[in-house]
Amino acid sequence: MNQTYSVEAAWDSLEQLRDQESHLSIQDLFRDDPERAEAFSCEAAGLYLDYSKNRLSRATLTALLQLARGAGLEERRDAMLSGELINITEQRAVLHTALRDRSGRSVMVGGEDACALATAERERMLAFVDEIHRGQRRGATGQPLDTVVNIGIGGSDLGPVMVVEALRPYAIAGRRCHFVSNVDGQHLSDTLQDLDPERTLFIIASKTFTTQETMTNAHSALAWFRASGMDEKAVAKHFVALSTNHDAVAEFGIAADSTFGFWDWVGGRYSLWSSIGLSIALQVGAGRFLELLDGAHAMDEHFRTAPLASNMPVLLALVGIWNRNLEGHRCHAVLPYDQHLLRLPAHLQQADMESNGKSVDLQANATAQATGPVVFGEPGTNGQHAFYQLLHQGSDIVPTDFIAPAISQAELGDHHPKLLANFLAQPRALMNGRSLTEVEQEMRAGGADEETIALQAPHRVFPGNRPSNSLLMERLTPATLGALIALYEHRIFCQGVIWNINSFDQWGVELGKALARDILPYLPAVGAQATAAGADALDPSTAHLLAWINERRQRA
Ligand code: G6Q
Repeated sequence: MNQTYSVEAAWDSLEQLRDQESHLSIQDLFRDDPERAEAFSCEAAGLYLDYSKNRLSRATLTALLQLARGAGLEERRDAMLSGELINITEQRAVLHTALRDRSGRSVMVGGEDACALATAERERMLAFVDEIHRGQRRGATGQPLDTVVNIGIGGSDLGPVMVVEALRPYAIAGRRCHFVSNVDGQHLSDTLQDLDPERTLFIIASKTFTTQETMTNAHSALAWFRASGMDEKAVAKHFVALSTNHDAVAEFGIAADSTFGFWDWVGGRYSLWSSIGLSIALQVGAGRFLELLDGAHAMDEHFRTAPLASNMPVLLALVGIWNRNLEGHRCHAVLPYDQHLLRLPAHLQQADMESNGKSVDLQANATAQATGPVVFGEPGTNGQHAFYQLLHQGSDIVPTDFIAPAISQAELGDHHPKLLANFLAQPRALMNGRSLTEVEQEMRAGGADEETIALQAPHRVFPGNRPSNSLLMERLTPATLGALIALYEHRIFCQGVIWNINSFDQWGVELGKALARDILPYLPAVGAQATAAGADALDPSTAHLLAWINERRQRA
């Protein structure tokens, strides 16, 4: 905590400001402050953020910055970046930033230099990638390994799949990359259906190498591969592992020289920058992978050095705090206007909700404030034809992030101007709304009679005054994508600091991993007899559901 600024005083003054300024709409704020659009925007690492369409004044922003200082944000940021064990429940450092720091700086953790470790492992991995691309490393029958199946889940899936999709135009010609995450056997079967085992490289991506879904899929993939007539020597050429658990990898049968490691100071949802990014590097090449890292590093440097008042992740975090804690909004929508950012909302949903979905603070007390919002999203314009109805007229206000490149990766006719027109029109409509008088006038001008107007006009009113951020980049490139992801990672960190929570553990996810294990013994294969013994020790509803399922599975 910073002694000069008091957190309590900052929260108090924010509450006072909220009450004093409750009559001001976003439009009023623009009217009172001609410089607002410029003042409430900033640029960093190839990204441009406009946060002016939020219902907060300059005085509020000053109070939010005091809150950040009071919460010790600068000190906590420096502690994270210098490798202190800030993940206190797991006694781990949090150093995904070291994975993308190619500046030659050292960050010591447990007596070792995290940047040097990361560099050495990355060089090993990228040499492997180059060998495959050059055809020096091939499948067991001499075929090129041009098809990748990444088997992983959560942090070992969502980041890579999102980046591979986003960098589709940068993919090396002829390469194919598939992701299998769900333990639902259909995911693996559907994926393997059209694959040629002789050209396929399986990447088993699991930090712990014990995750049920991933290990089940890995064993089934291995069985499929062997069933195609491949022997043990072939397995060694077609299976690689990405993990911190080298013993479990060896036990699975993957040799050390086919294993790329990382460290416990890399959280799963922050791991795409590590060996977990192998699928990305194979798809776009080592050079593009490094550009992704460098883009993220540029944002890290901005976060590390820029004053709080012009620090993009800090500002984005503070606007979020205002909307969540002072305005009481429970949700947050991420709306990329770029089809290739299709999986960005899912990645950020995990990063944010797993990091800040907490209700116990660092001192083991209940949190004083509401924490992470529900995060969801879809690319625009698709979302506009679906859930935006609620954004415009629903009874809950959902703060939104609109994200777009000025120039498309694939300029086609007037598609992109149309997409951008929507990207600009939506936040404008959310802010401005449409009053009853405006609707009535419009309807009258359109020739509607007074009875119809009385009945229909209220349905066509848009309350407006709904907050949003707009995030732009010139183009979606590996570098701007890296910066964008790092921006959100740091936003999440800053909010965690202000809520005084540990953003880097995930006991809720660990719980899920254990729970299913307890029930599995009661679920036999199709056609087999269920052992009901002990199932009644489960809660009555679960026991009842099990009985229904097992009756059908036995009969099948
Ligand atoms: C991420 C979470 C979680 C994790 C998966 C997969 O931060 O910890 O999503 O990534 O549960 O875990 P493994 O990589 O260990 O298989």
